[in-house]
Amino acid sequence: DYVQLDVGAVLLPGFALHDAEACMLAIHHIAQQAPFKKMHTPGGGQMSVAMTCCGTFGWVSTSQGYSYTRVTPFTGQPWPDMPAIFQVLAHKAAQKAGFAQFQPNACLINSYSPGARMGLHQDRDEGCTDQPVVSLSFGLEATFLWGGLKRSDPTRQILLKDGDVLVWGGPDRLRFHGVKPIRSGAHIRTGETRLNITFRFVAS
Ligand code: MD3
Ligand code: FE
Repeated sequence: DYVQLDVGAVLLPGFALHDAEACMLAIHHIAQQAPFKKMHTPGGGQMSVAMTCCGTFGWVSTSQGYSYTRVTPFTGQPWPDMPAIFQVLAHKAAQKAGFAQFQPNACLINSYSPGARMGLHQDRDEGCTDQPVVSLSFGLEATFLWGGLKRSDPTRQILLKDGDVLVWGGPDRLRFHGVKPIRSGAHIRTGETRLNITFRFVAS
């Protein structure tokens, strides 16, 4: 199944469902080494989404700003390795969407409880926008907001379900996007949680 949302944006419904259990185990293992944290924003607030990372680079937000780092800000250790199951899934999804050479070196894992949200933003800390972003959603559903290249552009709403995969690249790579507050519920695998895993290539 394959839904072309725009020139460079593809939704693969349920593409990661077969690997859901393995991904949950992998996340558990990563979180033991680099626990989920609700990071602070440069504006002084706290994010409602808890995050951790794996791979060569992880994304961090502090009062100083956003950046990709090779070590976790909390332990000073390198981020946990990116598990093979993640590399294979990201590569297969990108390939299906027409991006043949995707070898992500950064993986951000977002954990949402009911009410958690992500405001409209662009992903532009990677230093390179010629590679796509691949995202996997697990657990509770989310209404994803998909905007334009200006913050004020109108947004489309896309329902993301357990196992859905999104691939965004080319002319859609810098679109504003966000996530509406997660509705409460319980999922058999994740409980009262939505997990989102995004893969990127960070230039170094
Ligand atoms: C469109 N995460 O981590 S994933 C993020 O559901 C982020 O947790 C959301 O936005 C989440 O930065 C959305 C889908 C996604 C990810 C990256 C994109 C869509 C994108 C980059 C450019 C355009
Ligand atoms: Fe984003």
